[in-house]
Amino acid sequence: KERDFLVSLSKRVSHALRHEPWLYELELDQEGWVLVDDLLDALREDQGPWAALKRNDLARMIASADKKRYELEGDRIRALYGHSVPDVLRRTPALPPMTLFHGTSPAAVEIILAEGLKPMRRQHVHLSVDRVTAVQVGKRRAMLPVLLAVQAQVAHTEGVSFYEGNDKVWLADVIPAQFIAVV
Ligand code: HQG
Repeated sequence: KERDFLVSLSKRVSHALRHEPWLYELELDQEGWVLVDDLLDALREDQGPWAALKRNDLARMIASADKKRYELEGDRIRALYGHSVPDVLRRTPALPPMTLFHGTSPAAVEIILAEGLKPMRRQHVHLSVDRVTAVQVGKRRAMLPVLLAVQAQVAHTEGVSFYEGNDKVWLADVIPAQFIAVV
């Protein structure tokens, strides 16, 4: 099953590049890059489905995915967002769109409206450029997620840092509640 193979490969790559690279004897550089060959070597050691893994499998994984999670460039690969590794990646702050969205569970909304959006287990808060994407993100947590709108440019003006993840995902430091509203 080609699709199952690529999805499980993506989950493993995400674990390696976002969360626990040391378990794969990988070290992310300051911007999250590793050498493709080092990643392939580590995954091949798992034997089983990935014993003969090639760069092209990573390319197919990226091309067939519904989200742009990874960047494969020459001999390097990195995850674009989602990191929980202890050393915060070096990112360039940027001016966000006027409004960004965040989908979450009903259970979390009250506390978010009281204390703001926090990165929780990741390096940054994750925001979506459109409502549909944010609702999809929220559906990972609840069947009927709550959609929040963030006044991103106002928050930016007030000193909150934003960073571009991919074409749909923006990252931010803690977003105080005053910039957040339920849609
Ligand atoms: C919530 C997926 C209590 C927040 C997605 C969220 C995304 C709070 C959860 C990416 C809180 C953290 C990230 C507070 C925030 N109190 N709960 N003060 N502040 N929360 O998974 O944004 O498929 O770390 O609402 O598509 O859900 O992996 O963040 O529910 O882009 O590529 O704490 O992960 O991408 O959950 O998702 P997460 P997220 P991938």
